[in-house]
Amino acid sequence: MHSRLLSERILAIALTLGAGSAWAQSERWQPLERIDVQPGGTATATRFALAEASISDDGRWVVFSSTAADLVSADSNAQSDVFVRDRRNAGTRRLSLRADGSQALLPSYRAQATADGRFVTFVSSDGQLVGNDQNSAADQFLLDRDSDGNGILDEAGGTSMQLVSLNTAGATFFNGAKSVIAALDTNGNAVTFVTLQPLAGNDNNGQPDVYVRDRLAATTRLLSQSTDGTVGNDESPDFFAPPVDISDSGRWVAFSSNATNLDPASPGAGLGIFLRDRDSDGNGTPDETGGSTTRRIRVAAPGGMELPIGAFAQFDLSGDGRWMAIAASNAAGPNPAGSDIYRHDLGLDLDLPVVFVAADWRKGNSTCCGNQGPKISRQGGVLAFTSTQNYSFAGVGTGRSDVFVEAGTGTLTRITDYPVPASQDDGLSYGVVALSANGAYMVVAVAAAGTSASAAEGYFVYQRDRVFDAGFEPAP
Ligand SMILES: [Ca+2]
Ligand SMILES: [Ca+2]
Ligand SMILES: [Ca+2]
Ligand SMILES: [Ca+2]
Repeated sequence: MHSRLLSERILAIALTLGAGSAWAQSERWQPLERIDVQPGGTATATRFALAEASISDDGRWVVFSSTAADLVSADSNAQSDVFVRDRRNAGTRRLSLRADGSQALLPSYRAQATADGRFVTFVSSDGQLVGNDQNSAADQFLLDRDSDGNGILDEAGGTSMQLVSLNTAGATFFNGAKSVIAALDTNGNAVTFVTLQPLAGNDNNGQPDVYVRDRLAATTRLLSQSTDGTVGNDESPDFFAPPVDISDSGRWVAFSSNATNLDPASPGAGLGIFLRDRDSDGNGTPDETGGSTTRRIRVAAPGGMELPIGAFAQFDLSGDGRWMAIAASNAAGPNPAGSDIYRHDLGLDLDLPVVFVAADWRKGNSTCCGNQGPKISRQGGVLAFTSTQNYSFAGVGTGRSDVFVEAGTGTLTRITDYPVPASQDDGLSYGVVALSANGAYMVVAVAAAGTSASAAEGYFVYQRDRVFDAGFEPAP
């Protein structure tokens, strides 16, 4: 089927991309502010340990982790904690606290939040964040910042913490949760985690696997298994790849894996990206036997030639589960020695692998440099990534990374002229770590090449001046 239909759709999209290019020229990104700052605005001198953060759709809440001891008062644990920056009221609050308000004594990190900022999940080794942590291991936690549901976050007595790396019996287990970035749906109900512990009857691989905890259903289900229920024959996720992402509804989960048996129709070898449809029969009940599928995401060069992902793979899933931003390396790709960025339309990938690579993304030095850390906005319109490659932007030097954005027009915008506008030889590297739903807000981590901290190291929020999505409110 469908080759003609497919060609028409490709053409339609190509025309759409071309038509938008004039708009891209007028797009501007403005740096708004440093995020890892004290309530009064003084930036910490402590460099971030993990370039990970979340930003709410309204741009107000930024959740991140930091080892800085000077972001809030009385942080004396000498450990990483999870913080939230309130950009509207210039507040900074620590979230990784025990029920009595005292600080955790062991580290908390890998924080991610829902689009409204209400739910925050993170990993912590602290054993006293909740009352039912029995395992002396790190676990996955979920903080509800508005457990009384009145719309006001972080009120005294109006928050609740729970441990979500539980087995289906509702108990903790020996190995706890592995330290990876978890994903949660927009309601904070479905939370993924990774563990070495076999929590499902068919998990006999002795490897880490991806599980999902459904809080309402009080179930824990194995995701890194094939459609017919065979557990992966190697680790999921890959140790170095971004581990897991989940769609807004919780239905689709993407994860990396080194297993070769997760999709018999597309066996492949080595690292792969897989998409688990938790409700493939569409009856609204996830994780039913016979009602869930797993497929390998195939990357294709323009013209349709299917390519393996390669040794390097990173990805990000849009909120509706349709779009995926992918960084993949393969010798037959547009950038033979490096990694390429793909905007992959999963909705079209029904019969043939289809990938769109903007032409500009193949310019520059094809024998060096890499593209990595792709993020796609939850609405799918804005794609951002980090690159050391020269995309024909004047002054882009070598060895330093910049953040590039593509907003559905096929044209790249380089945004990291800031906060050091002088030149590319500013000694700084940049990584995009979060995008809001319509891509209006972006969190970027900035690190100096050396090991010493400087005032320019940390998390920054950038804001797009012009956005094409309706309903954008520029003020946080
Ligand atoms: Ca601390
Ligand atoms: Ca624990
Ligand atoms: Ca409240
Ligand atoms: Ca396992």
